[in-house]
Amino acid sequence: MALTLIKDQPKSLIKDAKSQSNGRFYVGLKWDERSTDGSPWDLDGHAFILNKARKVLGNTPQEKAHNWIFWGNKQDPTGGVLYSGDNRTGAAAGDDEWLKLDWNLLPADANEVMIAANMYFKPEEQQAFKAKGQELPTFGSVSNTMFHLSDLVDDTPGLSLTEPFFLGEDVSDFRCAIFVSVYRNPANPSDLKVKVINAGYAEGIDALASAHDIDLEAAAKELGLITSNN
Ligand SMILES: [Ca+2]
Repeated sequence: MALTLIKDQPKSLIKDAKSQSNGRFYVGLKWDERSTDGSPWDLDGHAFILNKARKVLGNTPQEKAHNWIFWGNKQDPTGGVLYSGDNRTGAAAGDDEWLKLDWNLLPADANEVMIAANMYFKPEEQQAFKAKGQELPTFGSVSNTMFHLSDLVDDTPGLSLTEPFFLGEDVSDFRCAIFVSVYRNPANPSDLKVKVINAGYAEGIDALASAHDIDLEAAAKELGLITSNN
C-alpha cells in the first residue's frame, strides 16, 4: 500500500514503502492549470544533489552547476538524476514535470537529492505586477500542487510508493519551497529514505541554493544560459 507521507517524518522507501526497483525512483510534480485570467502558472522543479554536509556536490562552480538539475540542465553527469523538461502551464494530462532518480548511478558521496520548486514569472510579468503596486502571486494561488513517488521500472513509473502529497497551507505564502528529499539512511547505506520538508523559502531559489553552497548565477554562467536563473 502506498505510504501516506507526513511532513518531517522520514520513511524508508525499501522497508516502509516496499520498493522493488533497486534504487530507481520516479518523482512526479503536478499542479492545476490556472482557471482565472492572466499568465499560466509556471512552476519549475529543481533537484540539488547534496553530500552529507548538505552541500551541492562538487569542488568548483563548474562541478556544482552540473549537480543542479532543472530546465537549464536536464541531467547530472552520471545520469542519476533526470528532469522531464519545463512545463509552463500545469496542463499536462499526467504529471506536469518529473524527476527520475537512479541511486546506482549517483556517486558515493551523493547522500541526498533535494527537490524544490519555484514559481517562475517572466521579467515583463514581474514588471507588470510592480507597476500596479502588487506582489507576485504565491503557491497559495495555485490549486492542487502535489508530488508523489513511484518505483521506476524499465524507465517507466511502476509501483506507487507514496500517496500524492498536497503542499497546502505550509507553503501558500511562498513562491519557492523545498518539497521533499530522498537520501541514504545514515544507519544503513543500502536503504533510502524519503522525507517531506514542505518549507517555503521567502528569499527565493537563489538564497535556497546559496544555503546549500551553490551560487546559481555562477552556475547558470557555467551552463551557458543567457538569463542568470529563475
Ligand atoms: Ca515549469
